[in-house]
Amino acid sequence: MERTDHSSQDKGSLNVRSGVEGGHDGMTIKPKRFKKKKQAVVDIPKLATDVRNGDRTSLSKAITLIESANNVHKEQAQRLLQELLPYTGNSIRIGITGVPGAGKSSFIEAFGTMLCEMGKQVAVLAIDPSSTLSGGSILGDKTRMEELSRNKSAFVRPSPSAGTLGGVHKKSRETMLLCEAAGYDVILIETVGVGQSETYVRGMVDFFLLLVLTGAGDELQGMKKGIMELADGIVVHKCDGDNVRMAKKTVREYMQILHFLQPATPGWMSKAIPASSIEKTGLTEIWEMISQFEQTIKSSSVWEDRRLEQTKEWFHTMIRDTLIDSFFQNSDRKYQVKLLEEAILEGQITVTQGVSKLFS
Ligand SMILES: Nc1nc2c(ncn2[C@@H]2O[C@H](COP(=O)(O)OP(=O)(O)OP(=O)(O)O)[C@@H](O)[C@H]2O)c(=O)[nH]1
Ligand SMILES: [Mg+2]
Repeated sequence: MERTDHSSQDKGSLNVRSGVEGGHDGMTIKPKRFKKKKQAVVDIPKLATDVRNGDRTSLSKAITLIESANNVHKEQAQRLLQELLPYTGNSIRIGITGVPGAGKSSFIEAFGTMLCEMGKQVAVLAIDPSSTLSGGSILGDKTRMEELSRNKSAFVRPSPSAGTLGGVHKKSRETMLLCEAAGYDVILIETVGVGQSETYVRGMVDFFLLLVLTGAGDELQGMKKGIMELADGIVVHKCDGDNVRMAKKTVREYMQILHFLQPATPGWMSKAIPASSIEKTGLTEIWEMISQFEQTIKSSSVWEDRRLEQTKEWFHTMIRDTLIDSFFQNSDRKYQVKLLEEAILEGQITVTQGVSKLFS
C-alpha cells in the first residue's frame, strides 16, 4: 500500500514538530485550523478514517492532538483513539537504545530503509529525555534519517519535548497506537541509553535492541548489567573499516556474557550480532533475529501476556501521574506546600508531619 501524501512528507513532519515545540498550549501550528472558535468542529470520525487510510497529514494532525495539553484537544484525542483502538496492535514494536553516539539514528536510517525496501511500513518515534534540556537533539536526528524521512513507506516523528519523561512516555504510547492504526507494521523507537528512558521504552515494546561499540570489557565496566538484561538482541555497531576484527571479538565476548544473564524475554536466548550502518552489513541478520523472536514468542503466551502486562502497567503509571498532577494543580495546595516547606526548613516541624498536614 502506498500512502497518500498531500503535503510533502518532510513538510508534514516539520509542521508538526514546530507545533510540538511550541509548548504546552498545544496546537501552535496551523493556528487557523485550531483557533478557539473551531476547536469544537474537528471531525473525529473523519480524522479516524483518514488516519486509517494512511494519509500522513492526518496522522501528523492526530499525533499533534495527542500531544496537546489543551483540555478540548485532550478530549478529542481520546475519542479519536477510542475509534482507532480496534485497528491497533498489529505491528512489531522495537525499542533501540545505546549510549549517545552509538549510532542509533544512523542504524534506524539504514535498517528502516531496508525494511521499506522489503515492503514494510515503518514508523520511527524517538523518546529523548535530554531534548527538554538541550532543546532537542532531534534536528540532528532528522538529518541522520534523511533518506528514511523521504521514503513514502516511512513516517519519522521526532520526540515530543513535553515536560517530564513520564509525560513523553505517555504520549509516545498513544502515538505508537495511532501509527499502528495508520497501517505501519514496524515501529522503531529510539531512546538514549541513559537514565530511566530505556526502562520506559522496554515497557512499551516487544523487542529491545541494544547498540554497543567495540570493547565489551571496557563497555561493561561502565554499563549497568541491568540494561543488558533488558535486551533481546545486542548489535555491536560500526563493524567496518579497521574496526571489523575488534567488533567480531566483541560479539564473542557479549555472547559469552549473555549466556550467564537472565533472559530478557522468557523462552528467548538473546544474541549479539555485528553490523555497520555505513556499509549496510548485518542488517538482514538483525531482521532475521527479530523475525525469529516474533515467531518463537508468539507460539507461547509470552507475547500476549507481555502486551497485557504493559497495558496494565501503563494504566497504573497514568493513575500515579494523574494523582500527582491533580495534587499540585490546586493553587491553595501549592501555597500550603510552600508554607510547610518553610516550616520544615526552619525546623518547626518534621517532614512526616508536613506530609500528614497535607493529607489530613
Ligand atoms: N564507522 C561507523 N560510524 C557510524 C556508523 N553509524 C553511525 N556512525 C557515526 O557515529 C556518529 C553518531 O551517530 P548517530 O546515528 O547520531 O548516533 P546516535 O546513537 O543516534 O546518537 P544520539 O542520538 O546523540 O544518542 C556519527 O558521526 C555517525 O556518522 C557505522 O555503522 N560505522
Ligand atoms: Mg540519535
